Formats: sequence, structure tokens, C-alpha cells
Amino acid sequence: MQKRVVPFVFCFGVLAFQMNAASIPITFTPLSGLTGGSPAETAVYRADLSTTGLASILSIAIADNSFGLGGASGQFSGFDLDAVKLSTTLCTTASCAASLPGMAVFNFSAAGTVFAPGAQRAPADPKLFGTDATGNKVDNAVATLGLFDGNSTTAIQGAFGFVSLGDGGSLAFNLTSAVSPSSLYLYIGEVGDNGEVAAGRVTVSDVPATGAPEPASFLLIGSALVLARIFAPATRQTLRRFRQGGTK
Ligand SMILES: [Ca+2]
Ligand SMILES: [Ca+2]
Repeated sequence: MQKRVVPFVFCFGVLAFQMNAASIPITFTPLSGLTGGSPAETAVYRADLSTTGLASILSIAIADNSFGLGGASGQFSGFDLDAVKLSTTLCTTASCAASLPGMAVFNFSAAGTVFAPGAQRAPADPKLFGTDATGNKVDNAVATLGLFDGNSTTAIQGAFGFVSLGDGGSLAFNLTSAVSPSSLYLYIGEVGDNGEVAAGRVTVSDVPATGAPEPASFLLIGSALVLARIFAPATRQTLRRFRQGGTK
């Protein structure tokens, strides 16, 4: 009598196919020091993408998950993204990351980004800071997402060099060409150093982004909770500073 192995082979094949397109949550290490414009209060975080297990990376997605954890209200609600860079250079300081040229694989125009604005904390403004007239696209003339140059202030005039995602907002980048994650580092800058990266979720994928990122995996929720605990004291300190008229 013949053994029926075909269904098992078929099942394995389906699993292998589903694992082809993957969205991998990544964790970050905070770099020492701050960088940015004036005031310069951009905290920079580094992720080692060689651990993702992907053969190539075509998109990166950043989602705010702070929901009032820290920072300002209105147009400055949520994660304030100063810049995002990819590089094979290992930096341990914020100023080092700021000086990196970065790989030329980002298109920060509307054609290369997928933005889903989050909610504003009251009192609401017409649109989030660093977005275009519709409020539904990033205005890179203001956000300058290739440069760690954010002015850490909520003053108009004065605020410049970042985009605020809003509470629960997300921003995905479709790279202009696939990159190998081998020996590759992702650097992300958060204006105001409020711990909003710790409370957010960042994923990389081997397929282009078409909409809002997938829901966070349990792995990332766990790592975000650990990071939130680590950063909670700093966040409280920054909140106090903000209440005293400081940063986002
Ligand atoms: Ca903010
Ligand atoms: Ca910037």
C-alpha cells in the first residue's frame, strides 16, 4: 500500500509561500546624545536589520502607538519623525547618525510614501505638522526626512524639519530599489526625545507598502513594553519639561 505523502508536501509548500512576503517587527537601541536643528533635541535610534531574516527589504513602516504617552497636542500629536536613514556604517552617537550620507533609496515625495494621519489631541489644528495642504501626505519641504535637522519647538514660526504622525498614525516608505539587510542599519530620529519610538512599532518588509501597516505582533508588543519601561522615567522628565513650556 502506498504511503500518502503528497498532502504533507503540499501543506509545506503553502507555508513556504506565505513566509515569502513578510513584515518583520524590529527593535531599536537608543544612541547617545541628541542632534537636530535649533533647539536640537532629536533622539536617534538604531536597528540592526541583519537580524530580520529577510533576503531583501523593499519597505519600512513606522506607526505611532503613543496615545498620549508623551509630547504635545494639536498638530504636534504623536510621534514626531525627524529623519530616517539606512547605512552600513555603525554609529553609536546621534551626531554620527546625523552626519551619515545614508543610502539613496528613499523617495520622500507622495509617490514614495504611504501616510495615514493619526488623531490630534485637543485642541485640534486643521492638519498635522509637516503635512501638505490636504493633511494626508507628508510635505518633505517641511519634514526633510533625509536630514536630522528638526527644530524641537511647537512655536510657529520656528518648528521645522519633522512630521508629526498623530496618535495612531503611520508612515511607510517604499524604497526605490530593494536593499540587502546584511550589515545594514536603520536610523530613526524622534524630535523632542519623548520616548515615542519606544511606544511605537516599526516594521520592515520584502514587499511594497500599500496601506496602513499590519497589526503589531506579540513579539513587538513585548519589546515595546520593555522599552517603554526603560524609557518611562525619561518620558516623565520630558513631560514635566513640556508642561513647563518646552518641547514636543
Ligand atoms: Ca509629538
Ligand atoms: Ca528632518
